[in-house]
Amino acid sequence: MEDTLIILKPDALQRRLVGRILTRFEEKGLIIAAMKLVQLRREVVEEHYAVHRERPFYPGLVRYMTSHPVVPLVLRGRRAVEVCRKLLGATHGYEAQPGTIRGDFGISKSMNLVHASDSPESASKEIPLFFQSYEILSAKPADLPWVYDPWEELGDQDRP
Ligand code: 3AN
Repeated sequence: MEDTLIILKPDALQRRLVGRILTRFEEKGLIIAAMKLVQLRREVVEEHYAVHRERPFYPGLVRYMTSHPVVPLVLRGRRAVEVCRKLLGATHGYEAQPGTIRGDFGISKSMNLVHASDSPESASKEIPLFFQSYEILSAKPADLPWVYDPWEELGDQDRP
């Protein structure tokens, strides 16, 4: 199991797409391990997007991400980082494939609805920016043995 950081961005909230986007992740079998609604402080956004500090779109990106509340989430699952990036689709809405979240709900270059960590290393740096460890689920969901093969994937010795 792997954790990844997802952020439903201001346009997702303003366009009332939170429920529909969450449904995509839930239907896939990902576990919501943490979730909140928060107005981000400028310092948090600047740290989160520090790799883009020199890019021309950086000031606009910080303005956009601090303009309205967002919904950060921790999603958990087998290869969750890679799975979520695939569910999101390409960075720009007009390039993202139909069937992906960005491909179905957006057409913008910069307002692309959702952030997802791009590697397990990024996820482990990003998650603590948004959540304290006590805010992250440790319980196992009841449907786990129906989402994953109990014997092959969950190491349940008692099953045939
Ligand atoms: P992704 O979100 O797919 O990982 P990144 O990390 O390259 O994409 O970009 C971070 C964010 O910066 C994007 N989600 C988008 O909001 C914004 N962004 C990226 N490239 C551009 C661009 N060329 N012009 C304007 N905004 C951009």
